[in-house]
Amino acid sequence: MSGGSSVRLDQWELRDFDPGAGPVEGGEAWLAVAAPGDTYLTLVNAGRLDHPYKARNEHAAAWVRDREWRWRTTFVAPEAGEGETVELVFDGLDTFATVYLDGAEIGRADNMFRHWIFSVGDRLRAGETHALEVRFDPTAVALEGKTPPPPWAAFTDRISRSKRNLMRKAQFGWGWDWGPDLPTVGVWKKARLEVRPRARIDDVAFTTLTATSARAETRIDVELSGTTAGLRTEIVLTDPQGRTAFRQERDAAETAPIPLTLDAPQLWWTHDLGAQPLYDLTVRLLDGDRLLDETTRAVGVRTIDLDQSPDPDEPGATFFRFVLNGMPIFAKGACWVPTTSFVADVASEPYDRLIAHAARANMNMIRVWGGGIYEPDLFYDLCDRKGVLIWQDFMFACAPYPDDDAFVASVRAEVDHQVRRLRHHPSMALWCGNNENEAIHRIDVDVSGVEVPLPGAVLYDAVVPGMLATLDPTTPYWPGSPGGGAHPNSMKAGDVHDWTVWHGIPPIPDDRMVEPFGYAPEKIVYQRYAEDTARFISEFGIQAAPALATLKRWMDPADLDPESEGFHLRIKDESKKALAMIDPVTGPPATLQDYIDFTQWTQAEGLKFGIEHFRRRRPHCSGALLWQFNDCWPCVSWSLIDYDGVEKAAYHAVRRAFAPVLASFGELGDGAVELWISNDTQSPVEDRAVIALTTLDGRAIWSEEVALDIPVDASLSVWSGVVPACDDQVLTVRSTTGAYEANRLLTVPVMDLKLDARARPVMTARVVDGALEVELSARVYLAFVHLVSDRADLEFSDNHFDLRAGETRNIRVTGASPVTAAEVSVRCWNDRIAEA
Ligand code: BMA
Repeated sequence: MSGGSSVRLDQWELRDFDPGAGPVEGGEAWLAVAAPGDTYLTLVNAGRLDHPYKARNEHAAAWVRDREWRWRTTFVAPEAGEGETVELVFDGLDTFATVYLDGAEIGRADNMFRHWIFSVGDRLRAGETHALEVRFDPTAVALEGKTPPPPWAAFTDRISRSKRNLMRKAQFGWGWDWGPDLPTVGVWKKARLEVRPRARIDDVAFTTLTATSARAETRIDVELSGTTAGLRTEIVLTDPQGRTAFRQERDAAETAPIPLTLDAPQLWWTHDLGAQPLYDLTVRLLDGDRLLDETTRAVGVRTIDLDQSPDPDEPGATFFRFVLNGMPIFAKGACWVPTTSFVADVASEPYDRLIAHAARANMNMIRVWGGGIYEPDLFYDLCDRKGVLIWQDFMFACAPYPDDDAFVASVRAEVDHQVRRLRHHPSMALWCGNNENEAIHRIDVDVSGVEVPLPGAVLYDAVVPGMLATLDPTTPYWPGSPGGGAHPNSMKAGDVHDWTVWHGIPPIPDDRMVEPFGYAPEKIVYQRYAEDTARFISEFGIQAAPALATLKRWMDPADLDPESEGFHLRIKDESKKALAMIDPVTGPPATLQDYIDFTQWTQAEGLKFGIEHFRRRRPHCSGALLWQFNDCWPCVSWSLIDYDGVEKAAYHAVRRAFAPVLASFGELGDGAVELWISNDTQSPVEDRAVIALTTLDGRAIWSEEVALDIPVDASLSVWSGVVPACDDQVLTVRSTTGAYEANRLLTVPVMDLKLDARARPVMTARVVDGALEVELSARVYLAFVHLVSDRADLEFSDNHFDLRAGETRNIRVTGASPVTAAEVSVRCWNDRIAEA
């Protein structure tokens, strides 16, 4: 909201003290820090701390959490007119903070996820300088004597050590199975003084109730506060072309919601289905001609529903599918984690790049996972503009939570703040109560045999949905992911986290596990995705190492060895799982380069296999969100894009598997193979498919052509045959019109393929307008062909593919600055055989 003037509080100083000892003379000097700002990075810049992401430094930063931190600044008090008030506003404080103005305590904070507003007008003298100080207590001190609710056996250690579930603070900050243990502290969002007019706009909401291309019923809500007598409100809706679609002026005392019918509305769609027209909704509060306050929000006209009706073709099961503007969609995407552990570091670059990457990978949904943060406005704006839906978890993950009055009150303030901040975004598709709390609790109950209720369940079952019923009644709500059905992870209803592959957690056909846990290679092979008959898979994933150049940028040369202790510090999950995962696919790695190649290949092939299976099951399955899209630091994880922004092989495999029209082979056992076409577009696919079996050196064994007529929103089997496993053959499918990308089936693991060890791609490259245009061709079959570079900013229009005998591909390589041929080289699996 703007209107009254405001004084930015962005120049601060910080320093640490012995907890509770108070200021002491001497010692380290105060360090300048901009707010929002991060304490660790400030220390790094000042030379007091080695960068926690570099080398083995993570644990050397552990002292930071045990200190008391003070942030201070000064400001000149603004002039406040008749009837105006001055407020001190923090958009976020991390976390246990006491605020002092000129030495006197004026308030406390204990929740990182809400804003804090302190009325300070009475204490200020206009034009004079005042001192502001915020004391952050170590979390251990703030929580002294408090015990977390009884934790689960599997998670006991970490939770009781950090007590993370007692604080409304980013849960991943205490370490996760992909993230370092670096809990943050400080003024992590903007701070300012605001001169508030005698009345102001507190909130503006825009809701689409019904929408077709002919007509939309919408509603505008305006909330004002203060003394509104004699004031007027002006409400203007401007269409995406800048024309006034609606304008109303009314007495400010009038607060009823405004029903608004729009004829021929410009509907907001995901990028794969249509355009992203945004309207501007502006509300002004006027005193005669004087503008007291003004708010503008970019809004979209669209409806979003969650269809959970019975699935007529799978008795006993119900759908879990998003319906956008009346159209059922297949949700394709990934789970999102914070872009860095240093969450106050608000650089926009990773957001721009990552959301563009998501859209480019044919993703139409991102899940903001509940162990991270409610992302900054920029993230949601980008999703609106790029046509990517958001599944938004509330920030509770993998823990039991308290439900005492103080905790619930804190959660209420947080929910109120976040829902009001985000509800107007057309990309907002779902609010979800938590990540995995019900599912882990249920496993714990099953294993222990002791039936106890989930601590904190009231939050997701009553508190949050109760608030949403008034704050945002049209966006669907889901209590916890996974959830629904007789078991939270049941494949018959709701959503599923499929961790059979990787974690060895057995599938839940209905209401219970049917086999024991275990991650022996044969228990976790990626082919087990084929057993998944779920409605919607909101997590599934396979780990892979980042690019070698990324590891080199962050690690000590001595640790560039998968056996070294330093390397293991980069793998926060149990490192033996990766070895079990790749064993049947590539065999064990001998070198670091092997480790990178083998894990990247297995991740790419496994996710391709899973996504193709899930899409063949449309409409019974209506969504696949893989774990995880991005990284918060340079590490080995399930991400598709590493911390430095380099795409792993799986990024491209996923991009292809998520294409709007997909041709994929499904194996039924004993050599029986089916070809399926999955059509997620709004037009039928009328085409022909050429299916061919060839030897690796390009000799045709047979080829067949079938006619395709695939209706909209459908997945159909169009061909079947028998293709016995063979180490010298590849089954391919291609379109005769380019309606879909070619695909292939290898019937043996890559390590058993009889590839020609001497064969290499023929590469030509030329620079055109600062981009590199590369042509790659093959005389015989080449597996895992990919371009690599030491530059992290490069983007490849295509990468990590196999080349068939006689095939040529063109790739465009672009970067933040011009790309030269010398910066890019090509590798493939055939090289590796030559090396071995
Ligand atoms: C899930 C997530 C995360 C975790 C991931 C990988 O279940 O919700 O908690 O990081 O699996 O183990």
